[in-house]
Amino acid sequence: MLNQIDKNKKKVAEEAVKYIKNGMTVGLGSGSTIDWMLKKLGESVKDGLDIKGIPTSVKTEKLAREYGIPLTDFTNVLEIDLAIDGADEIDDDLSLLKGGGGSLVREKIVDSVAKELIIIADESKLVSGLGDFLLPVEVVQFGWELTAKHISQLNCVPYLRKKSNNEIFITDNNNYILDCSFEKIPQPIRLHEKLKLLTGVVETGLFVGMVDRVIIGSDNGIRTHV
Ligand code: ABF
Repeated sequence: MLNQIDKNKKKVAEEAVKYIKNGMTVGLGSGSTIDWMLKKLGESVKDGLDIKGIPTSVKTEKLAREYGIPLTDFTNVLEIDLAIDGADEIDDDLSLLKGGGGSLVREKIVDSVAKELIIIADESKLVSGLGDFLLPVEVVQFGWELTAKHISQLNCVPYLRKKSNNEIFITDNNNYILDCSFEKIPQPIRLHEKLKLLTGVVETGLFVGMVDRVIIGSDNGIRTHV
């Protein structure tokens, strides 16, 4: 039996699959909402939909294979028609905070090159300003302590991400993640730019000016923001 949040995630996931057309190369995001999307997409592929997916995480790749979704990679294609991804926070300008699942680098590589980016989420992800959720920043392992010190000078407290067994979380790219507690993020693009200038920072979970469409699921149904 699904709880209401999962029902809402499933609804938006199924809606998003309607935007996938024959012949498309599709960026496949990560996260539990996307897992629902992969399930539906797998069914559509079985029914004859002819697409190729590019996954944004090892976990998505594995699940897509299980659902029989044909995959490709950047050795074969350099363009993506449509990417569908999730988010941890979505503000009024459709700026996103992402990376709670730890896949922000591959998500950003795929989402930023897509001709169209659709974000799917339940309505709990809508916020008036980003930053309640800790901002994930992927950093190289070497000297991460120094990178963390430099990040903290931007007025936040960075925490090294650990797994539930207390081992350090390692990303699909063999890096670490610092989850950064900012009081507020009033100018996401400015903060992103400052972080990117720091040596050791690979990528931030701020996705600004990238989204074409957000599909939100609530108990009352689905609504779309463009
Ligand atoms: C990915 O999955 C992330 O960028 C984000 O952290 C998360 C959203 O997860 P869910 O769909 O499980 O809420 O898209």
